Amino acid sequence: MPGFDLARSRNASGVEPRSAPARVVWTTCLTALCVGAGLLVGCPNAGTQAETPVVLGLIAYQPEPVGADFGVQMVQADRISVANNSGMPKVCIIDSGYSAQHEDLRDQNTAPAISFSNNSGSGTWNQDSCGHGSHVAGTIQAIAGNNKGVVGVVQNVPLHIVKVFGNDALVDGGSCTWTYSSTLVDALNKCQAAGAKVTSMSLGGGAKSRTEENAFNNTYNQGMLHVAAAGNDGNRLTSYPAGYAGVISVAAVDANETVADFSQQNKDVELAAPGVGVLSTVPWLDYDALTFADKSSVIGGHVEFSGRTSGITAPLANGGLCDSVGSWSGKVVICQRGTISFFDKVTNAASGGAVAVVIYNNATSDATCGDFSGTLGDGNSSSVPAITVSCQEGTTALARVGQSGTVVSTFTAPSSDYEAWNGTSMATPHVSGVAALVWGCFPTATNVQIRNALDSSARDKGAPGRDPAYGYGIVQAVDALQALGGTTLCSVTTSSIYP
Ligand SMILES: [Ca+2]
Ligand SMILES: [Ca+2]
Repeated sequence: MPGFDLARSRNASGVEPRSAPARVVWTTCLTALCVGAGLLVGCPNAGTQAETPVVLGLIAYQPEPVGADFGVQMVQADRISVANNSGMPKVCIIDSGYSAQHEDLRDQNTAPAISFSNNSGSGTWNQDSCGHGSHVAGTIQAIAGNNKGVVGVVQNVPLHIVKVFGNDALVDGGSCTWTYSSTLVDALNKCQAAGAKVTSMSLGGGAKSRTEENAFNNTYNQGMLHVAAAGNDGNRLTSYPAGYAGVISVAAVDANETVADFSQQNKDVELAAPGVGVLSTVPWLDYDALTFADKSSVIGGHVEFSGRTSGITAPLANGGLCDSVGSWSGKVVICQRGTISFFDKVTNAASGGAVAVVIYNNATSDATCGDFSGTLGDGNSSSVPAITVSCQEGTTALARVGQSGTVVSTFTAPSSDYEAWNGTSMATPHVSGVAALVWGCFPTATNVQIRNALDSSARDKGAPGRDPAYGYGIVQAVDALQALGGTTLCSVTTSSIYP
């Protein structure tokens, strides 16, 4: 089923300053993320896209109660207390699988049920080779009250997992391509057969299909509610399935409630939700650090597609911008971010004999100057390990030039960690989760009533009324519930139900 791809926006390497919430760094897209043809994720016009996932790894962040995962609050999901879960609809996640081993994702031994569809092409439902499906699942339903990680939009929702991306090999840079042996319509049929009432599809493609359109519209007419990503190409084109009448198309906004520049804008966009710097669950631990001779360390992120190491110790050298090849034989080279791509920096350092590279942030590239991560770009690689650190950590490292430093960059899987990702992929599960929450509070409502309530109560942004960037606006769980007339199954508070 070529033509579909995940709607996570990814990339790195540039210099353009952007405003962004803490820990999230925006960069100009100098390298495309284009896996195959006609895909939804990517940078068809290099320079117009943005994104850097921020690997939190062992960097300290506040675990529960909600904080870093601002999205749950933005959509008001933390203000609804559910007294009776009997009406919770089953949500079908069509993605790369679900890492049930994650400490903050419910496993099959904990009710309500998680059902699944395994497939000869994509493999086993609970083996998530790329983490995308697990990140989406965490946004929908990361466990509340376990004092670990994050909190999902809704709790106690039965799930059905249809794995269409990736395979069973959870490795560094694991597969994220469409591997399902059949069509999206087949995946949809699996959801319906499993009794799912809500579908969550953080995927899409540019091709419209009459067969798909009929399938989505027919199942919508039969009572299902479909939610899909608007797409990350930053243009005015419509993605599918988001563009079908029976599907809610979801745009991405940042923590300031401003539409992300990668979020596609068109007449089909119906709702907006948090899709920038969304912290959620990933089934691995990516650990990257530079340790100095005095045993102090700075912790950063891995430059995607660069090498890994359990530890390389060598003298530290200042490479400046690393925009030309220096004499760095046997050195750990410290490079400042900016001017040229990460790939060019790492290539220059390697050509100069570097054994490892540390790229530190740059205020010109990123006003936050914080931690960030980057990629060499799809198709590029380097055997030399490269990690990223903040501006301040770069200063710390430069003060130790000439002393020895040890670079560690390891990938451990399966494991449990949390990363902040961008994309309409990340916005979509906020809407599907809110839909499930509101529906679970008002189980007698029809799918059309739920959809109308979400639309009519959305917080209007941008141009007054429905507009191509935000649709009706940012989805609001409390306001939607009140639009339906309230319910005895759930209560609403003025402040977060999380302490
Ligand atoms: Ca949690
Ligand atoms: Ca508007």
